[in-house]
Amino acid sequence: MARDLQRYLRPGVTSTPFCPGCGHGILMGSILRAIEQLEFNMDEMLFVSGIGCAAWIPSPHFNADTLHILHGRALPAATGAKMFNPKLRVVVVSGDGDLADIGGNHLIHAARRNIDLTTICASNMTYGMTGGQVSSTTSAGAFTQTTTQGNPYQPFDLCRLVIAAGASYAARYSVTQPFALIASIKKALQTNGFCFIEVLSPCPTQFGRHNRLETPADMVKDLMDRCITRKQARNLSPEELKGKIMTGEFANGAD
Ligand SMILES: Cc1ncc(C[n+]2csc(CCOP(=O)(O)OP(=O)(O)O)c2C)c(N)n1
Repeated sequence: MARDLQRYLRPGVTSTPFCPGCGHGILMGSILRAIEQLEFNMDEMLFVSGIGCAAWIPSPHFNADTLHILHGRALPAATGAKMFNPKLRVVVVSGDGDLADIGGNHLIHAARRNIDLTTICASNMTYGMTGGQVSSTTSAGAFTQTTTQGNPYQPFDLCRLVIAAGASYAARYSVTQPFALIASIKKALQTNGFCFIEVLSPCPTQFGRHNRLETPADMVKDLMDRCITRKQARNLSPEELKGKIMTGEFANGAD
């Protein structure tokens, strides 16, 4: 972590548990950069996460109050904290499996209630911590520990899901788009209501090894090739759009 961000890290934290090539560290830095640029006081913030590699991003690393909750239950805990102390800026950071699969019902209802929470979903398109099983964000056809013939299902479009349910703001960016990602986190932190950002994060250890993306560089390159902006998407045919991941904002300022 860059020295300028050291003060946002809990004293004594000198390393992270992330594998080489994992994108969660870039997301961690992006969240802290957004907070620094907004000059927010971390003492007035609470970070809530569930269980999984992504759930380690705020806890125990951030020098703030953190709640490391049961798998899939970050949003109910965050909702309770926000209701108890509405002045608290509550930020949920967790994985796609945690927020969209075991916690999927909580996600749609938090969006429906449009609760004033910022939710950052670190989406590596697999259950990283438990060995690389399929998740609801795994692309159709992708290989995982539990889809050895290729995923037969279409993934959730989490941004469209939360917007349809009632969220104020939704965006999707990859950790390979750090400036857009930081700007989006800043916007979500300053927007009232339920704000959701899906952040694509490479997982060479679990996703990559099943999909012939064996080195961290291969996975980053694959994400960079697949992520396109909504503007670029408009000029592509349905055939050219196959396998692409649409990034950008999906409400509140979306083009
Ligand atoms: C109730 C319950 N069910 C299952 C688990 C096992 N478990 C822990 S983390 C995890 C998946 C995490 O995946 P994700 O949220 O995508 O995060 P990642 O590790 O990929 O960052 C699972 C299934 C658990 N801890 N508790």
